[in-house]
Amino acid sequence: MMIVSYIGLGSNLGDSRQILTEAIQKLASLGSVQTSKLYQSPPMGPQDQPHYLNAVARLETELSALDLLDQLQQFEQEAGRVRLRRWGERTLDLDVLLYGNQQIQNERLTVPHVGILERDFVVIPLLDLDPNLHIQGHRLDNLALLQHTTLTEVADQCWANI
Ligand code: PH2
Ligand code: MG
Ligand code: MG
Repeated sequence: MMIVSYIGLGSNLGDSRQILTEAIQKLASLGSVQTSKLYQSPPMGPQDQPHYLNAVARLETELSALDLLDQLQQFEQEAGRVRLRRWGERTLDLDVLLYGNQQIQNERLTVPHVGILERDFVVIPLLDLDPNLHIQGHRLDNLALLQHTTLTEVADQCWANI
C-alpha cells in the first residue's frame, strides 16, 4: 500500500548542502519525492556547534515504516555519519517525521517524531510541502512558534535538482 511519509533532513558537518542533495537523490530511489525549501537553522541543543542546514522531503513509498527506517539509517552510514553527542553535530540526520497518519511506538521508532510540533526547522519545511497539514489535531499553520522563527531560507524547492 502506498503511504505518504515525511522525512526530516539535517546536517551541520562537512559539505552539508552536497550531503543533503545526495540524500534526496537516494530518497528518490524509494519512491516519488518532493522537497521543501532549504533552510539554515541555529542549533537546538549545545550552542557550540555550527548552524544546520535543514529540509523536509515528502516521500510516497510502498516500504513499511521499519524498512524505511533501515534505508534511512543506511543512507546516514553511506554519508559517513558522524554523531559526536546527543543533540550535537552530525554529518547527516534522516528522521521519519510522519508515516501516513499512523502512530508508531516501538524500541526503534516513534512516529510522529518526538518534538515535531516544537521545532521550526521541521514545521516550516512541512508547511512548504502541505500548507493544510494537521498533526495530532493541530493545524501546523496555527502554531505559535511560527511567529518567532529563527530559520533563514537558503534555496527554493528546486535545490536538490530532482
Ligand atoms: N538536530 C539535532 C539537534 N539540533 N538543531 C537544528 N537547528 N537542526 C537540527 O536538525 C538539529 C538541531 C539532532 O537531531
Ligand atoms: Mg533529528
Ligand atoms: Mg535522527
